[in-house]
Amino acid sequence: MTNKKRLLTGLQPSGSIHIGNYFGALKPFLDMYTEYESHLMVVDYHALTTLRDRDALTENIYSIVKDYLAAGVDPEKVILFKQSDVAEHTELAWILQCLVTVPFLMQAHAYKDKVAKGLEANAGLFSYPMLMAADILLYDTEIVPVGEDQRQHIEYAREAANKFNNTYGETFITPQEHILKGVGVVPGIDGKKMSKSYHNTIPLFATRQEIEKAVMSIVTDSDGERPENVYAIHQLFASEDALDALYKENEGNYKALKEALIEDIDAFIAPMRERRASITNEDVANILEAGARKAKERALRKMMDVKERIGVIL
Ligand code: AQP
Repeated sequence: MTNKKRLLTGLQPSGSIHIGNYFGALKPFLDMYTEYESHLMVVDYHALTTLRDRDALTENIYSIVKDYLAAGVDPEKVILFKQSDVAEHTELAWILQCLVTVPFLMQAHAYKDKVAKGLEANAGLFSYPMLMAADILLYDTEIVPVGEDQRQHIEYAREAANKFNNTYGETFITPQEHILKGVGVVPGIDGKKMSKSYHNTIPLFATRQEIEKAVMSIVTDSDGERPENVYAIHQLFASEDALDALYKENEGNYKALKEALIEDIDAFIAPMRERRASITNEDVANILEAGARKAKERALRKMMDVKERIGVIL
């Protein structure tokens, strides 16, 4: 045990991770994780709220760990594990669900959005915020790097911690979100929030061809001085000064600007893509096994305290 603060984040293995996931959550994590006691999860049980394809889920789990490693995560400096390997997450989620009300959970934006779009909202999606709260609280997490869309879920985790603490005595630390200005909401190729379920993404490990296809279909407005949707993505990959000159030089020439964006994205992704190709499924399995052992030990210790407090230890 060290006195370092604890940091935790996780992504769902629900499809290919995109540059919104990278700049909104993974990069902020990478920028700070070595200064903390860090946990990085593959939140596979969360993915079950939208994915019911066995092979796809297994494949996505391998894939996301490769993404983490290729993006620069050093497995020696973080506990990298998958949620389903530590059953205490779902166990604590149940206890937290019994402390919050249905109207409280009904206020969750993610849930309301899905309902508003007419999508089937399963009970898992409804109670998702309490599983996420459990993910965070089990490890005494203080800081959670996430994108803007997750701000409310961190508030929910704080609320769950407070409810538990007020009922059973001081047990959980109340976590804080870490949301970087300017990348909290990375727009997709249609200008809306980049999201797997909106099919408007640029995958982080896209091939050159996929990048070309995605960038060429970025929706451009014809009246503004510069194509804002192109610029909003471009500023993730180049400095403001470089872009000022480029966009001035090519004013009105959207094709040239998109081609420049393709070059910049490709140059950024290429080294990661190369690194990713050398990581095997066996590497992934070994890392997850070691991570699960460490995470389990911590989670068990915390759950003993929780169970003691709620009165189920005889
Ligand atoms: N467009 C985005 N800009 C900034 N951050 C984003 N995140 C997601 N989209 C953006 C952040 O990425 C992390 C991953 O969360 P997740 O794996 O739970 O995926 P998600 O938020 O559900 O991502 P999607 O693509 O938006 O998936 P769907 O369409 O299934 O909902 C989180 O920290 C999130 O904030």
